[in-house]
Amino acid sequence: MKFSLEGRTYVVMGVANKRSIAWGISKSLHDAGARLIFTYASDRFEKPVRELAGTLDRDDSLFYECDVTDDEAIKKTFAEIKEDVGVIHGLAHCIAFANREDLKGEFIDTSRDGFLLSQNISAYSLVAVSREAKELMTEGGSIMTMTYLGGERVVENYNVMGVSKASLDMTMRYLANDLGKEGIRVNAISAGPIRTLSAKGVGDFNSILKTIEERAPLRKPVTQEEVGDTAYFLMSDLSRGITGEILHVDSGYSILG
Ligand code: NDP
Ligand code: KAL
Repeated sequence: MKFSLEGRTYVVMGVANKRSIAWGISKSLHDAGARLIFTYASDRFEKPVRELAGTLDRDDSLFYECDVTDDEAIKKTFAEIKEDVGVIHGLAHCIAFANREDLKGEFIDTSRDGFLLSQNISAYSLVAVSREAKELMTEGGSIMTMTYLGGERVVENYNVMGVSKASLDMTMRYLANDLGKEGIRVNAISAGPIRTLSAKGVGDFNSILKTIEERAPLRKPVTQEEVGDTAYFLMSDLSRGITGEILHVDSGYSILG
């Protein structure tokens, strides 16, 4: 296959369980022949991630703990990856967090701590991991992150996370400008709503999905697999002319007024 990822290695950050968008991305990259490196926030998630990776039909994955709020942990993770594999060809950043109390009611009530925590995990982490990952991307490569429409427009209940996604979107563009000269592209996928662990218990997810079914041009919610295949496109040379871009994988919802 012309755009096979055989011989390439990708870091995937943010698999929590089989519903995770990061798992959809992992499956698409694996199917294209890539070797995967998984990172998770704490050792609590090591076992489930290893079990999921065990369902893949090749046994070449590697696993590292990496809490993205900790610069030393990030440095250590990428130093270990360097020792174990040498070169990587890309990274999928699928990480976000905000306190539950900041994801309902009015944005104006967001606390300073809640605001900074969300920015730290959901936006600054892309800067910190890209800085370390770049040292291993000596053959060039592709970094991608996950964003949401609530960073471009006001979406009810998304609140502090919308501000973090706006920050993430510009972070992605500034990184694309810095890293282009090293042959590294940086992009984002803006996914439509998908029922994942993060989405659990926040807002009225059923009515959000119903709106997509009624109004989105494609009249159906997107799947982890659809996001995964776009991530494969971004990681492959098919997308070699694209950097600093947000691709909306959202059944067309974002074109609506
Ligand atoms: P998941 O709950 O499956 O994934 C969220 C991940 O964030 C978890 O794996 C969690 O790791 C990780 N995480 C949180 N804090 C930290 C930390 N300090 N260090 C390292 N990892 C951390 O949800 P999704 O798959 O839905 O989310 C993935 C991305 O997609 C997020 O950026 C989200 O905003 C974005 N997105 C999601 C949409 C949706 O509808 N679901 C729509 C658009 C964008 P751990 O489990 O190890 O704690
Ligand atoms: C408008 C939408 C409805 C939902 C509103 C807010 C969603 C915010 C996403 C954010 C990442 C959720 C959390 O941080 C949840 C967290 O407070 C509690 N959950 C956890 O700690 C679990 C165990 C771990 C695994 O989760 C994380 N994140 O670490 C937005 C919808 C329509 C689209 C979504 C869900 C977008 C998105 O960004 O995820």
